[in-house]
Amino acid sequence: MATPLVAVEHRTEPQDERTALTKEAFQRDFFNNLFYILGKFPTLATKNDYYQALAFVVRDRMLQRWISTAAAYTKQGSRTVAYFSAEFLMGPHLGNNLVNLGIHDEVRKAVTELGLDFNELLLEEDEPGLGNGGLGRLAACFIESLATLQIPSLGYGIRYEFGIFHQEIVDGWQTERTDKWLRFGNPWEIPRPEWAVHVKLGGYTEPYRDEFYRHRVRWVPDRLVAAVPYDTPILGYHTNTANTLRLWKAEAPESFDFAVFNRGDYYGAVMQKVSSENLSKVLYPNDEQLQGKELRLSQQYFFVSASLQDMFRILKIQKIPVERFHEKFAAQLNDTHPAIAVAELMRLLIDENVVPWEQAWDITRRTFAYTNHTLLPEALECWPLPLFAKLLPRHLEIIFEINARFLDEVRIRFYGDEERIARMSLIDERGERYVRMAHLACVGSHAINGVAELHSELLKQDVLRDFYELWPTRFGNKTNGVTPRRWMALSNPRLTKLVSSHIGDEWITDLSQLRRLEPLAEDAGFRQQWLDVKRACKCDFAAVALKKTGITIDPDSLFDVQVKRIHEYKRQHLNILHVVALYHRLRSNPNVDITPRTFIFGGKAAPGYHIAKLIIKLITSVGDVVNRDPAVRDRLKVVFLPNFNVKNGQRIYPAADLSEQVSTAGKEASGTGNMKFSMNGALTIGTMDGANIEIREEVGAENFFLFGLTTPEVGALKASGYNPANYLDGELKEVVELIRSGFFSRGDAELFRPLIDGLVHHDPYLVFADFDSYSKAQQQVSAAYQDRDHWARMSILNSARSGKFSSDRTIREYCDDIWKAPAVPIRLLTQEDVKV
Ligand code: 7GP
Repeated sequence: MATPLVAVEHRTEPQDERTALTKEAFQRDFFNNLFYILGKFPTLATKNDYYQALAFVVRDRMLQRWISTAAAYTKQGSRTVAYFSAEFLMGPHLGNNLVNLGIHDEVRKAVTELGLDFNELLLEEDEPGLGNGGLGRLAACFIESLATLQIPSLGYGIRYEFGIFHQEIVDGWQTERTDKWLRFGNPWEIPRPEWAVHVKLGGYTEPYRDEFYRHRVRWVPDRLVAAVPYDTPILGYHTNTANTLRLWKAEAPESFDFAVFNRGDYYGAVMQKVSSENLSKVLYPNDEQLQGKELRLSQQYFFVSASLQDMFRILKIQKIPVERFHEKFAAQLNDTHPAIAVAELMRLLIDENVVPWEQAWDITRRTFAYTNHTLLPEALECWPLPLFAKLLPRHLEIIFEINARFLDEVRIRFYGDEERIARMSLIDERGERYVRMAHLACVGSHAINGVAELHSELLKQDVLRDFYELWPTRFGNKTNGVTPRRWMALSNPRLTKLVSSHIGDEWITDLSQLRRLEPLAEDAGFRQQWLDVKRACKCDFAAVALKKTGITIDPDSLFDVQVKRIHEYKRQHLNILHVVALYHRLRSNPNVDITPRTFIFGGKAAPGYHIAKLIIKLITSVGDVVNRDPAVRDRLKVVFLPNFNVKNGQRIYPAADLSEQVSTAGKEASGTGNMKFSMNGALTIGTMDGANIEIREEVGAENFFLFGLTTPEVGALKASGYNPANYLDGELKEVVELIRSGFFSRGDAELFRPLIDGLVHHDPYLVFADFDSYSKAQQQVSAAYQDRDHWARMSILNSARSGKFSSDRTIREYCDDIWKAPAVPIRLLTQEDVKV
């Protein structure tokens, strides 16, 4: 009898041979894949070949679920969530799929028995980094939770050939390299060229009468691009559900360049192909900073149009009339990047399906809902009208019509308030004219939400105030969450084992169960085990840090971590100024008793964001001095871990003692890294911003290090005329002088001048105003860490009370309040069921 390799107790249906993996079947299939897919044998096989052989074994096990899921949805015509997002920051698939299939440990054993290093194979996967940061990673957590909750759903996005750039640190500076994640192929995707659609661009429109003498408009484009879907299965945890992430690749339509080709312009035809493929070539690396480039708008329209056309195809297969589009689909706009969908759905309904305007508008509004992810004005998308008209002439006409009807409604509600009309218009006409995408998203949606309580309130009071006054009931909050499968079960197996050995493993799908750890915070034995787990994770990370930076760090020091995109509002400079202050204290009084700390930074700067790049240079420069100074005696270390991404995140969060969440109050919409840290037992030092407020509320004020101005205080200080120079005294002054003197730049007093002068004279994010409060809170941290046993108690409580921050809770709220999408459990089909 073969030993079953799979834990089957959570499943009710009979398993076929391919799913109930035995060790023998695993090893047979593994080598079959090596031979027959990769064409290799052990002597020549690389680690990547073995990774792929393993990936295909796993993929085979997913396909039965995928097919069963698709068959059930098709047959039942299930209501489906379509999550529209220009970014999906998925991270590596293999480990997550093993966890969700419930075969992780068994497969690890089987691989190890073959004499291969399982962890090394996992690291071979080039992660799909198809996102910049929070917004893209949230989309990834959401589609995983949707699958786990068995909600029919499709993720729609772009299959960028190059994802977020690879960051290297050269001489302390960030340098960017292209991310060639598809270099060795991608075992997780299946192309579906048979479902390719054409996307039109440019040209002009003309009115005509159709065969029934009806007034119609025809869009005559000057360019066609083929959109080819690449599908990736998204497994639910221990369920039979496998939903689909459908990403579009741009190609030249064969038929279109035919004419050019026949005219003998072979070169022209090839160029056309090249320029079409550009559309999905690269992810724009800007996070919360608008790139007003034509190619970016083309990308947005490209994936939105392809996705909506795909949804019409699905309606047709399921024999659902187009008038019921909104009953079949709930579409979520992940920020304004896909907001053009409002105009595109109108166009498809009116121009291509001859639905009357009023009915089309009703369908459109009932279909869409919009999530805002930032309050930063520079991130609000506005497209210059001439650019818009050139690329999407028909959509501009439709937007004008939507706007005219909308402004009529505003005029009636707010009689005589012409200023309000100008503020709310979909077109900004204060100077050069722009299309305001956030306004388009608002008028075209039945629900609008922010991503944490504070952020949703600020949306109503500030950026979207006029819309709130017009439609108060459309506004709501959906506090973000993260998936505990990737961010605990997969990335922190030690903690998972410890927790499950005490409270069972139901917490993995019901994170509120972690509360049952609370009494264990009073159990000395458990606290010791908890600290042992943390220490082991810190040792793992120390090995990674040594390998990637050459810096040796002490696992018994306090690991103080800030990992996220580099941005002034996130205030990595506040953090590094404090590091310099500690260094200054040590040099001024070498025998001062300080808690040994390792400051760990990670994050990418947008390539054109000079100050952010200079902040990285300051961090690495301070590190160069501090890490080498014998007077420090290893009590301080500063590490900048290059190329922070999902893979690296999985090793950092478990190892952190302290989580830095130090944005200026009112600027960080939510944050989600803050949740990953807290779940894994890190304490937070943070401001009253984004989800920090809710984390503190859950874990208790006594288990959280609060500092800084609140949002109203920030507003008041700015209104009263903030002068940062007024705060430049005491320790802060010494710190600033030290940097200015060139101490960290080999005597070059100019290097950091743009950064330091910016702070002294402008400081838009109130770094100086918050410095003192931050420094004091850091002293409390140091003192608290001295009592390791009490620290363990606080750490346990952070984790135990993090249940709210599971993306399962978030997704349930979206489903109940906005999408109205019920779960559809999947029965596994057998070969019998799917006979043609
Ligand atoms: C981010 C927010 O900055 C972060 O606070 C939030 O947790 C995350 O979205 C998910 O909601 N925003 C972006 O990543 C972004 O690009 C511009 O926003 C639209």
